[in-house]
Amino acid sequence: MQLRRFRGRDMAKVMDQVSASLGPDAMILRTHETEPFAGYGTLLEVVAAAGSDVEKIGEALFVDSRPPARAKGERPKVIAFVGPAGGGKTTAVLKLVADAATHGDVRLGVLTLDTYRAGALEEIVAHARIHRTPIEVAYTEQEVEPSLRRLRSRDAILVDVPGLGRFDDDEWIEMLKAARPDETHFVLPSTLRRDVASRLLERAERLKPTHLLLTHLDELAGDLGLADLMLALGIPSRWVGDGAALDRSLTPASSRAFRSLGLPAPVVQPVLEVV
Ligand SMILES: Nc1nc2c(ncn2[C@@H]2O[C@H](COP(=O)(O)OP(=O)(O)OP(=O)(O)O)[C@@H](O)[C@H]2O)c(=O)[nH]1
Ligand SMILES: [Mg+2]
Repeated sequence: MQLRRFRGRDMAKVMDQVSASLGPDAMILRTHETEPFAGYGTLLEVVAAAGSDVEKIGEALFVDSRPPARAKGERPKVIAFVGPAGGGKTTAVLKLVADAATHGDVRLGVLTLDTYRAGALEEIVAHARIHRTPIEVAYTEQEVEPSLRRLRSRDAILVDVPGLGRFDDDEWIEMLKAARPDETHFVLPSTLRRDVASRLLERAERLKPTHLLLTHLDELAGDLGLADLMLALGIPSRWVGDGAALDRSLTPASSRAFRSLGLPAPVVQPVLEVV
């Protein structure tokens, strides 16, 4: 399941190439002119997928943007944010805390394990307090369970951790495991080269990332390639980050990914309740 790009100067020839590679039922998702590059001028580019893949691509890109909330009687959902240092983990947590529009009536709590980086703790604690969101800090593995218990009235708990490779990863990873995350979002700047992004994700295998959270979208020249990157990295995306300002919300990843393909985002159908 993948998106394919075809380039050339003559649209008829590009389309012949699309059909030859993907078959007669290929679906054209986007056509546009590339930026001029050394010696080639602009080229026509077609993004297409095999007809048999279109449904799977749609399913892979469509992820509900609301955070998961616990069902009655269960413990709160634990959502961890992991990734390389400076990728935007804390910003993502703070944006979620600040923006009721993203989390709606899901009541959030925060647990931070980042007691390593100077200033990190003060920032997140102050921000959570401003937004009246309960926050717990755990310094040891033994403190994790009691911290979660103190947050048990919340629907979802966001867990912030140190950047990978910066301090003693083994120590905080054991703490994170003790929190038994339901979702682990791998936070990564979208401005990274694709091979670098893949390698970082592979190296984080032991954290078992369930979701990708691409940040720094505001620094991209455009969203072209966003859906490709999400599909190439192979885990679903619930949110993307497109700015440093904390008063902006995280953006639903699906609508951004579909828009990058020139397609309207699918609308979630409300469940019909007959009473
Ligand atoms: N332009 C832009 N800047 C961002 C975005 N997300 C985060 N930043 C900035 O990137 C820097 C690092 O963000 P943090 O949220 O502290 O990153 P982190 O992953 O928590 O970093 P560590 O805790 O040190 O591992 C900060 O200056 C943020 O303001 C984004 O989407 N766009
Ligand atoms: Mg941080």
